[in-house]
Amino acid sequence: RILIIGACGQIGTELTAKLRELYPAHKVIASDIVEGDEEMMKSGPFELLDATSYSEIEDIVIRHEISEVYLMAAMLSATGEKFPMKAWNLNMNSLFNVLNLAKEGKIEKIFWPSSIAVFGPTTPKENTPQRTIMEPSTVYGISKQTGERWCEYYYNKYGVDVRSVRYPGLISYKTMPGGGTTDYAVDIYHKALKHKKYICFLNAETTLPMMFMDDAINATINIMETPAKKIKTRSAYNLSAFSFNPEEITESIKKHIPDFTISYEPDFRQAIADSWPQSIDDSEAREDWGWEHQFSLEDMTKIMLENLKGKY
Ligand code: VAH
Repeated sequence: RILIIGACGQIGTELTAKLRELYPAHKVIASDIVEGDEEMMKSGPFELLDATSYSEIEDIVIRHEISEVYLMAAMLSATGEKFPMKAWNLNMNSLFNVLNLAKEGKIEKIFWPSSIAVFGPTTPKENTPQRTIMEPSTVYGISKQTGERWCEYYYNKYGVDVRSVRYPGLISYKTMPGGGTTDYAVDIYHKALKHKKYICFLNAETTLPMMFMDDAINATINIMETPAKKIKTRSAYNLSAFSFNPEEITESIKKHIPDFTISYEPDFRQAIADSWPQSIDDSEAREDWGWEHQFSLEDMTKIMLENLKGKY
């Protein structure tokens, strides 16, 4: 059976739905610190869970005979800068809890998300390699870089089968993001439909690696279903689809909403975005486990606007 921790988050919500499509829903247990929406609660088992509690996770793992855990609970980059110690505590203790359950032989396989936030201002910004200088300057990035080191350590020392990818910014119409720096790329679609204008908290030239959520969900399930011997990297794989800046996503939206306008009021999140790469080399994921993105920026904009227009 599968346990998703953080099932009500931006990725967790869609991951839970997809896993309940692919596997018998009663074998996919969702959990979070708060209850989910109606769809989440009625489509399969749910457990309230504090991801920082080893005993609470252990209890769920035993009661539901869990063999695989997707640990999707975390505090993201922007909120992490407001509450550094809370972010560190949640992001790290939840990971140690799951790694130690595997080390004790209570679960067999783990997915844990890393992020392009592991890269910092001194990392090469274009086509960032899988292995390179990593001096992250955000609490979130430091927690993800440290988490990668611990995943690789637990694999090498205890044989824990943990798999990870460095997600870029993720964009979905089904879930709202929470506390990220790339969240503008979701909000802009909502505001374009609602007001035909958007005030962006990053400047026009801020190019970041991004991906449509369906690609991220497919990559997550793909890497978990890949035979262990093909997984050559046990820290985390670079993953990307495309990159854009606010100006480019605006042009993409204007093909559908010609009179959409954007203005710029950069805030504290500009410094976070400036510390991250502009494009990522994900060739190792493509070579080792056949990663392929399906959606372009144009595809994404069409899908986002079609699925959101009924709301406004
Ligand atoms: C954030 N969406 O903005 C996350 C992600 C690369 C960005 O880690 O913090």
